[in-house]
Amino acid sequence: MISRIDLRGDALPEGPALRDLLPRADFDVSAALEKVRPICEAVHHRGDAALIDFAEKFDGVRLESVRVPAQALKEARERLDPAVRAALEESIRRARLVHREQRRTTRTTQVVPGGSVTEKWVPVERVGLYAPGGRSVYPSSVVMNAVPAQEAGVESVALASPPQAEFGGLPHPTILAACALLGIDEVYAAGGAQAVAMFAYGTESCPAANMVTGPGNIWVAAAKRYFTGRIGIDTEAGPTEIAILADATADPVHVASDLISQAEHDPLAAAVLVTDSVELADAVEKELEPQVAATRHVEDRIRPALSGKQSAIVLVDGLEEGLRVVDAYGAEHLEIQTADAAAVADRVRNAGAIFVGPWAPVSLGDYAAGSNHVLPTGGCACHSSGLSVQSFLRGIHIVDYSRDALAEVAHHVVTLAEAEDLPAHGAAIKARFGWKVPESK
Ligand code: HSO
Ligand code: ZN
Repeated sequence: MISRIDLRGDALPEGPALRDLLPRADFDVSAALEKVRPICEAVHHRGDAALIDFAEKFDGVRLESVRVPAQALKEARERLDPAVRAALEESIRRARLVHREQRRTTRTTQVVPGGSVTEKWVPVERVGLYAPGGRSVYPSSVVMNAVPAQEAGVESVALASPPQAEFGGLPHPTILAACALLGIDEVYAAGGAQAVAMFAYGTESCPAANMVTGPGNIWVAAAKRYFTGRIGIDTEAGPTEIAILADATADPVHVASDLISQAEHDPLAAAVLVTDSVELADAVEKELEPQVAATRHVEDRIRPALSGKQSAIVLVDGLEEGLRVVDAYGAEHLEIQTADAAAVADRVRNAGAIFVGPWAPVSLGDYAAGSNHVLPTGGCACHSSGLSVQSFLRGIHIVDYSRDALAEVAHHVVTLAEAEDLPAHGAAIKARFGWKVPESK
């Protein structure tokens, strides 16, 4: 069901060459870009009318309005299964604990007497969150997007999710209930690229936002790329990934169940086991069959995900090689199931999130560890981080210099301006001192 890549024996290649040996899904957002362009332009020119037409075309339902009435949110919260409500509330509580600690404080650096730079952290004014419908109705993702935005102090948080014909054109009720529990009262029934365009341009019913975050399919990712530069986005979310670095001490039952847990998301989801133990590899492979057979979503997602070219068991010579492989891969989620797991985790450079030892499976992080589950995929963990309070803040430098403080450094500024052939830059200094460069002290 899962292929093997044997990297034992020869020395591992360096950098990108090592990365090329590792499995990864094709997720070509650029091809989708051309397809979303007319959708985005239609929303630009026709606003709500375009959103209503697209809902009819893609979601099979004619909407009266895109904005979800407050009453629908209230009802969804009241009808929510009490156990799901309690679980969501605990998930929100833990996420708030962790994200609250991420707030940044204003710092002033006294560079010289009379000259200071203050870094002030200011939240983005308005954020649009996206929550998918269809096969991925995840209230947990509403929590993971909303909590950092709210803890960052974003004043205006709105959410869009596709209209569902079976719910009379409203987004899925558990998405609405999650919004109500989080205190989000501005919700729109809009999906796909058109929802991103709604936030980017604004329409009659939805004011434009400065930023759009949240997972989605390839059309949502393409629309985010289309608007990059105009609005802020989180990292482009591709199919989910789990990598597990394990040695002979790992329990094959846990390893197999964790690989399957993320394969459950998508036929393109990636499950990668990196190990120096052939015995563990064999035991995990044996364990996969009965566990897969005992679950749901087998033929449509799990089997294609595990047998796809994006998944594999990678055999390495030892822990050092294993660490090099997981660093080259840069997994969205990385589990460490080895002896002394915390020390090994400490040595990892590239991962969206790291799960240490036998009692921290990715599923815990997906729902209730307090950590965020919106994480970089497709190797983007090598340069980007998951969603956090920081994602919704901008650090603004406030430069405050007195006459004396400017005079002290003026000759350096004028020299550098001349060196860059930008004399007007230097003149802006000299103009303040009778068109002369003040004497250096
Ligand atoms: N593992 C997914 C998030 C998720 N899991 C939502 C369950 N629900 C990507 O991190
Ligand atoms: Zn998950």
